Amino acid sequence: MRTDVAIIGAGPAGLLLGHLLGAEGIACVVLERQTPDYVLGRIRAGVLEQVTVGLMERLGLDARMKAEGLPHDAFNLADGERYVRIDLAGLTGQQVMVYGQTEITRDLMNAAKGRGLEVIYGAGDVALHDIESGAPCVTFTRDGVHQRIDARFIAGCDGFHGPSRQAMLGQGREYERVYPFGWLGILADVPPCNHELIYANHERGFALASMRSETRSRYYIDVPLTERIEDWPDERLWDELAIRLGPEAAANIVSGPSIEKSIAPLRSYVFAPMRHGNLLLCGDAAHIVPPTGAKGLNLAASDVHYACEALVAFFKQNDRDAIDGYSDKALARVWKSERFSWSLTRLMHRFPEDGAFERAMQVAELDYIATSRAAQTSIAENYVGLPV
Ligand code: FAS
Ligand code: PHB
Repeated sequence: MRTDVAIIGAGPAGLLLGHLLGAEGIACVVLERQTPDYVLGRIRAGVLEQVTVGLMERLGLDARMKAEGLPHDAFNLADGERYVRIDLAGLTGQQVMVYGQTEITRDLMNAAKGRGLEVIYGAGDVALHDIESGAPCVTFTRDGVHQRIDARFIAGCDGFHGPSRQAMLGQGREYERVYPFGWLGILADVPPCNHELIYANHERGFALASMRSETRSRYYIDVPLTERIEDWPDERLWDELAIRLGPEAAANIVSGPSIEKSIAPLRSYVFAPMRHGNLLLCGDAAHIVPPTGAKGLNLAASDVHYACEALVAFFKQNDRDAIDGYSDKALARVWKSERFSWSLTRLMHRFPEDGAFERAMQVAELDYIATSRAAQTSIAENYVGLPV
């Protein structure tokens, strides 16, 4: 096969990029290792920035999101009994959209065939070749048949464990912080305890009350890295959530059987640069954030916005500078989101190595945020998403 851009990975980054390039008349093929159901079964992000909503609008794929998504004007930081409400709409004029990553991926998947976007699922042994040449290619096997795609560019949208970053490891630098805890998440068909998200810093640990709809809730607590799912039967998790979220929220928690429960490790990670030769990295292939700031999926979207801009400039105006400028442009936003996610994680979690001074700093910062419009505005403009 021959195409303009070979995209590896059919998660949100790969599918968004495929649709955007297709809409510009740039040929691409998406290669995905898993099945569609497997990709949809991974329960991940829940909060979309306006940048991500805007890309779906630009593609004309926002109808279900607008019908089923929940626009949110604010979220809350809970510190024991106290709630600090961050008024996103009042402070920035913007909202965030609560709409699960599964749903946005489903919308992108369902539109692929009708728009002529070729997505090859079940592509095994994907390997990248000649990324420094003007004629890179990707090989893979499907149904036992070894296949090859010749392309002008390869877009590595294959997540943190995919082959794309590995293909350029010697050409860049890694920046990493691994956190001493993970997030145990539960999805349940019960109404949310609150109409806005609550991030709680309790002496027993972190908790987050989120949702997917008016009838489906998503909750998290932080747990030591030694914990396993088997250590957390539903009942124990519901009890812990009630304690950490505080009595006001606890009074409204409706518990029920988990339909998904998983522990995600937390890390901050950046690989720079995000391009080498004719290979561009987008999304988790290039960077990871702790989910505290709800940035992971949204950074994938802004990377894709920049990558599409650069590829369109190349194919339509033969502008190679745009390709060369992709990494710096994407990283400028990546680093600001990394900082925000790291900062909010530091503020809202108890770290095992922290002592009385570190806890006093958290209390002082929450006091400052509670009483400063400037501090709340800073949090709000990062949470709704910095401009692209
Ligand atoms: P993805 O990982 O979503 O997609 C990469 C795709 O590439 C996958 O479909 C994979 O199967 C495919 N692939 C990998 N290797 C391949 C190969 N060799 N050949 C072909 N295909 C290959 N973000 C938030 O904002 N909030 C959250 O609460 C949140 N929770 C998360 C929980 C977990 C467990 C994880 C891992 C991430 C979470 N994230 C969260 C971040 C997450 O939403 C990512 O930012 C988002 O999925 C990024 O999308 P992609 O870059 O497309 O990567
Ligand atoms: C979610 O609903 O899954 C969610 C919301 C906000 C976050 C992280 C996860 O910061």
